[in-house]
Amino acid sequence: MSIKPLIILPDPILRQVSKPVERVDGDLRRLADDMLETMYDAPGIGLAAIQVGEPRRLLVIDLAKEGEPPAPHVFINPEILVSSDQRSVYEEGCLSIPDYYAEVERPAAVRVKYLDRDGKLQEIEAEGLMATCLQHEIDHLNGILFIDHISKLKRDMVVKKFKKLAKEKAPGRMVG
Ligand code: GNR
Ligand code: NI
Repeated sequence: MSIKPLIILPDPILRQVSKPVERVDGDLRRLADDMLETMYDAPGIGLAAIQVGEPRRLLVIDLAKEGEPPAPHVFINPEILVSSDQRSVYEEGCLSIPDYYAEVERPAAVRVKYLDRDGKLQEIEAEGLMATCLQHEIDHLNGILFIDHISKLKRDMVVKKFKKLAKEKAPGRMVG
């Protein structure tokens, strides 16, 4: 197992559309384990493969609170089948946009079809934080970030700040 470096805004890698996983094999399970380790280290409650530079439709989530036993979930090729008309608002953050938080409105509940880490087809009906987190992660698989759901004014401010930070860190190597 290993902790992988996180891809940070404004890296254009985050805008890639991830490719479906064709085989749930040892290589994929190793990537899922590395993603879980990277997520726990951060710490975060979810992580999409593209956030560690792997454009594959794979994400991990663990919503267990501090002091509770870990509850890792692996979702491969997830697809939203149904979204509720009812909406809910959560303050979201993203490991690829460190230390920035904003309220995002999304469907309050979703029905999601996916393959588990054994390659078995599963369906879940999620609500609350699980519904929000699944939608946030599935957005990543499509190159979408939570700042795409806030006002353009706020988004432009955040992108500008992260471009400046990236420039300070690696002058002359700026992309995006
Ligand atoms: O750690 C995370 N917390 C979080 C809080 C509210 C809504 C979504 C999230 S996901 C985020 C980790 C992350 O960036 N996943 O892509
Ligand atoms: Ni994120």
